[in-house]
Amino acid sequence: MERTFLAIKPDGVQRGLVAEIIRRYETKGFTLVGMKFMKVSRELAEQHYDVHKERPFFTSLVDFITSGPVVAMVWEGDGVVASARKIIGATNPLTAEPGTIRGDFGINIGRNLIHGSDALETAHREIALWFKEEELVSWQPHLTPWLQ
Ligand code: 3AN
Repeated sequence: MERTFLAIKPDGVQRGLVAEIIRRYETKGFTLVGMKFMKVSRELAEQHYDVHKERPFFTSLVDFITSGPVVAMVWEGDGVVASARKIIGATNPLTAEPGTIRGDFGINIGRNLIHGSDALETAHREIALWFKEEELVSWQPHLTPWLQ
């Protein structure tokens, strides 16, 4: 079953949007298989954003993600990688569609509330980077027939 990595960034936590963001994935029908509330080390942040290390905003990206607690999560479900990104919306909250997390709650590209893996391969890499195997819980939700 497909899995993706999502992280509610320090601005999402500070603004009290944790429950609102989790609700969107729960009510969509995806399954939560891992979650932790944590302060991100610089080392983890630099590894996570490795693809952006040549970009001018790399240092501010690392500064920001390490500036306060985040909620790191793994969600499971058919097509969850692409669907989770749709629910997040475009990188720039000013152009993200209303109805998406960034479109509904954000205005700043550097403070865009949530990270989501951008492809299946990235999801594998990010899940392995943020979670130990034993921190992930495989379980079968008792889905109503309407969601199967
Ligand atoms: P996304 O989070 O939508 O996958 P990426 O992977 O292109 O976006 O960028 C990673 C993060 O880098 C973004 N979430 C955003 O916080 C930051 N970022 C991207 N582009 C810019 C930019 N032009 N200026 C400042 N920060 C940026």
